[in-house]
Amino acid sequence: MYPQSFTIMYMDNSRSSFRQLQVIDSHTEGEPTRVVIAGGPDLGSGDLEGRLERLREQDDSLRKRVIFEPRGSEVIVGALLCEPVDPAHAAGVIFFNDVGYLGMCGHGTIGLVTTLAYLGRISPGKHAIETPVGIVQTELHADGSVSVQNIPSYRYRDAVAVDVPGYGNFVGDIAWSGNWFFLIGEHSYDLHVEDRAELVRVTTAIRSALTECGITGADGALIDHVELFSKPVDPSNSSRNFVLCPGASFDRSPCGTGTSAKMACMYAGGILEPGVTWRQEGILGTVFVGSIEVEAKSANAMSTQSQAVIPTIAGRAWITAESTLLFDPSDPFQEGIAI
Ligand code: PYC
Repeated sequence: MYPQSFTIMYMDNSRSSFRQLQVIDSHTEGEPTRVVIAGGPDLGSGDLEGRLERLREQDDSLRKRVIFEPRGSEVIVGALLCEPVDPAHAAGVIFFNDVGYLGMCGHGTIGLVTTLAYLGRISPGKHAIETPVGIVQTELHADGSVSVQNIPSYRYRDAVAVDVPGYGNFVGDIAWSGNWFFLIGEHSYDLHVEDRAELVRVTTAIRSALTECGITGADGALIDHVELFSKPVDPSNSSRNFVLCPGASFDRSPCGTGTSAKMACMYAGGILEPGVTWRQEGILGTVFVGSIEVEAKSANAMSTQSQAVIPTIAGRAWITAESTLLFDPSDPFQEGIAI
């Protein structure tokens, strides 16, 4: 044992120079979210899209410190809590993971709302959240569940074929729901969590093939989420999915933006009516309950985006930790370890 005086001296000398980040961890139907509630950089004012760009350009180290080992993991989605532009809104947020930034994140928004409730900053009711891709309307219900009304989502292209070296041909739809998705209904894979390594391999190969073939979202946007569907294990659900997130991790939840993208494609295909409940089962068997609304369109609006829907997904998050992350300036791995 070190003499007590030595311990106290060590602590006094170094503690004040440590950078600190206060975080609240939660999981939403199995998928983790880490909300940074204090210690983040000052990104100035202006909308969340601009603040995301400043974070990316000027302080990408925040993302690494929060997500990389030894404090985090590739499975975690980070959420930087920001002042909203409109003081009537509950919060602004910027989502990120081990490889970059997300436009929107459904499970992360449920985690954020649950975190704000845990902190006593909001009560059951409606709360608007500003994201880099638009404002999402949320509702914290009395039972602790959260509904998220996502941004307008739409099918961009349908029945797009891609040849995937080593795996063969896949046909899928491309959709926008705050992130870009390639959605595949027809394939030969069982969507069981035990098969996750193979599911990550094939979906990663599909994503690479899309990029190599120049198959993108609108304006050349990278498609960074790949989603496979099958029959649900629980017959009371509508469908089961497996979602590859940007990077090499898969969504443990049914994926809020992935469920939004699926409902947008079904609406565009004439197989989901507004107001009808869609129960999306994820790889762990947990469920997001979804439905869509459709904004009134002008009679001659025939563009792809005229098929946009407003999806709502609902689920539940649970708080798992309230911590202070510490960064010793002498630590060579202050920004974490990316391997
Ligand atoms: O729930 O939208 C979502 C999401 C995106 C990536 C991980 N989760």
